[in-house]
Amino acid sequence: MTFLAKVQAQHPLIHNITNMVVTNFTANGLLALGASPFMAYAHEEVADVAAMANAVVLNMGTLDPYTVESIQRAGRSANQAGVSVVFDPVGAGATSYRTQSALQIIEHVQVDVLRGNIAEVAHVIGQPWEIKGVDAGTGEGNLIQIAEQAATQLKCIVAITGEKDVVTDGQSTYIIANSHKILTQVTGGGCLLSAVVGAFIAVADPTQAQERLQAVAEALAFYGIAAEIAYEQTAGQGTGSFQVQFINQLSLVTPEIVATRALITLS
Ligand code: ATP
Ligand code: TZP
Ligand code: MG
Ligand code: MG
Repeated sequence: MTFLAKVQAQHPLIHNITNMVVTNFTANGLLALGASPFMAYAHEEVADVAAMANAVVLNMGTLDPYTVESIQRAGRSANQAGVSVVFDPVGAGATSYRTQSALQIIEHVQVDVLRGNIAEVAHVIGQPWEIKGVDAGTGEGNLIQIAEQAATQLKCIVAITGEKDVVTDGQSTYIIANSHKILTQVTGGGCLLSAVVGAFIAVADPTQAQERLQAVAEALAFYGIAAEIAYEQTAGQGTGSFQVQFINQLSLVTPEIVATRALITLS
């Protein structure tokens, strides 16, 4: 059974601490693919919510000290309860506050999957890379090498997305070629992806490292396929129509379509 089929059958509960830009898009995207989103931030409840969830997705998009504390409480509780944690270090490197907050979070929380653009991941491991707000710029390093170094250093799965998507645990590395660049014109294209990764890792066997890596790779392929089909159906109509059709496709792409269209290769 594919991971998508398991998400559709099990409806995993995904605790999101995310940003105010993408909250509604993220909740609707998770619902579309069959997961059950729960946004909860209060210090009084985040530990309880994280412990009852099937995965926790932590996102630094609109950061403030209250949210950093919410993220750390939720992350620590998830670690204690054995619940998988996905971390999206939105804008790490854009300001020193964001970089310091990302470092503080990874120091206190064992992250299971780090998902970001190349600039964000580079800054989390102390390497330079141009970044403009939340968008990656250009840099000198090698995509696969940065991903593998981050995975080894942080002892987690790393997914770096962009023109090419890479998923690695530091030993096995997959390249995922499904996607469409119009996704970069929809705010939250990366943030929702991190939440979708949460839904897929939630249904993987926690004791099987290879299975967890494959779940993340399948999440990226599924997401890219939904974008490809949404673009095919709305070409020339603009990014608003694409966004609506993309949510539709997250609910319409089947495990059979994923099996036929997925472009996942070992690097
Ligand atoms: P950024 O803030 O730099 O846009 P992000 O966090 O939004 O980063 P992206 O790297 O944009 O995340 O990834 C979101 C989705 O967009 C992924 O599925 C990725 O494959 C896709 N994507 C990003 N850039 C491109 C591109 N140039 N061509 C095709 N697909 C892309
Ligand atoms: N500003 C702060 S968070 C955010 C913006 C525009 C959303 C970023 O979303 P994504 O998915 O990283 O493009
Ligand atoms: Mg983007
Ligand atoms: Mg992002």
